Amino acid sequence: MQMTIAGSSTLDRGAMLARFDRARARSRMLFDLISEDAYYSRPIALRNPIVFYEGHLAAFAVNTLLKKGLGEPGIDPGLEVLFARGIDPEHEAPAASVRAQWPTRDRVLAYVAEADDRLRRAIAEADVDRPGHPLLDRAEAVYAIVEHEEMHQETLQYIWHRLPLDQKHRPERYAPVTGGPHESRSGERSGFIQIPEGSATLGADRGTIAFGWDNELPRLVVDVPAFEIAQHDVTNDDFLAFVDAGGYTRADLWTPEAWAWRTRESVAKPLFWERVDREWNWRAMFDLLPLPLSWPVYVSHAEASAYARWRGCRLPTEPEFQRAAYGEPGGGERDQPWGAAPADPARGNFGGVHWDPVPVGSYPSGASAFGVQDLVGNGWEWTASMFAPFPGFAPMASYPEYSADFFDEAHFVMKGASPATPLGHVRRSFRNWFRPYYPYVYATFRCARG
Ligand code: AVJ
Ligand code: FE
Repeated sequence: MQMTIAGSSTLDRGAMLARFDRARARSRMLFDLISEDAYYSRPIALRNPIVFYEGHLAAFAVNTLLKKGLGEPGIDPGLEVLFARGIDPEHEAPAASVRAQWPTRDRVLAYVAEADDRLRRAIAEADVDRPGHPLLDRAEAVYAIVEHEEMHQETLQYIWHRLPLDQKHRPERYAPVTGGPHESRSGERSGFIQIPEGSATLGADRGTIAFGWDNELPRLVVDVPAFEIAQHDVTNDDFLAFVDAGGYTRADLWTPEAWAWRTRESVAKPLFWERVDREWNWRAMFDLLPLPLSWPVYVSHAEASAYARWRGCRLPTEPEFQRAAYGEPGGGERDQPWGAAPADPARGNFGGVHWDPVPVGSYPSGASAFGVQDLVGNGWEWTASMFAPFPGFAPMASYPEYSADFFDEAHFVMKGASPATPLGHVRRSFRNWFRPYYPYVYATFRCARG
């Protein structure tokens, strides 16, 4: 791992401008995938309508880097308030829905074009890398705006996932990958791998990575008692047995709160599953497929926990995930499950290559030192750990609410990566989090015991 001195200049402007341009191009590509009549729709009732996100990407960058960081004037104060923030409300009411309150797409696009010009100029020429400055030390605000945009590309994808298929244009040459050796396991489930007691590193020290969100800092080393973890994620085939056994009708498998949610929302199957002519189908990004049995099941934390209780196992904790993914039998730790090589699409299903999951076990070269597969990629992995700060946490000046608003005992940590997770976010310290009743994200799980 490359060491740098905290506070020193690190920004390669050319590389950052290229990353910014790539991120902007991918966002435009994503907006080009959907038809015009979807633009003011709100496919997930808990989130804002689609129009919000196109404005939000630009307005967040203007607010954070240009206004707060560099002290420059903004572009449009009204839009910079409207598009400032809008994430993860607990109930539907806060997410504004009235068509009339949102600007026309032409107005949004004009704002975005002006923002792009000013942001590119700032990255290329402005004093954005100032040692000791609260927002600009190690160019923090520049990394924050680019990672924020990349992260929302995943938001957009799981929102697009809920749109009717006829409101999306399938990219040429894309076809889901199904089948594989796990397709016909006929009930034979993943084996467990023994992980001996050892230590695991959570988070990272600021000086050792180019950028980390505040919840990743600082480094925390914890002891992890011996445990066992499944080699593979729970598949649709595995989960089908739970559905067929009446898992959604047995209150004893759910916490009282989860049971109340299940009952209130009439949840009786994974969100991605649809019954068609008495057969299970999987709603893929551009297709309705016969349920791909070898794919990891995508479910909420509450459903994952009920399944685990039914199987007599449990979800791994965040430290257990970290040890299984990055630990070595000899006691060392790696930067990535497969070793020191940076993330590339040969190691796992991440980076936006596939629009859907692929069969579990498709990336043996991405296995961890202990032989656990797909820990990073093919779906975020729910953990049993509440999202909470590491000792020494400090809210980041460029976005103080980013994590701190969610240290509320109501969100669980997800680790790893999904098909939609950008390559640059595939790092050991990265942590994601959602409410246990949020079924929309590309999140799977595996069993642990001991
Ligand atoms: C870190 C993915 C939980 O989408 O709710 C985007 C990221 N925060 N803008 C979310 C985020 C502000 C956040 N997650
Ligand atoms: Fe955001």
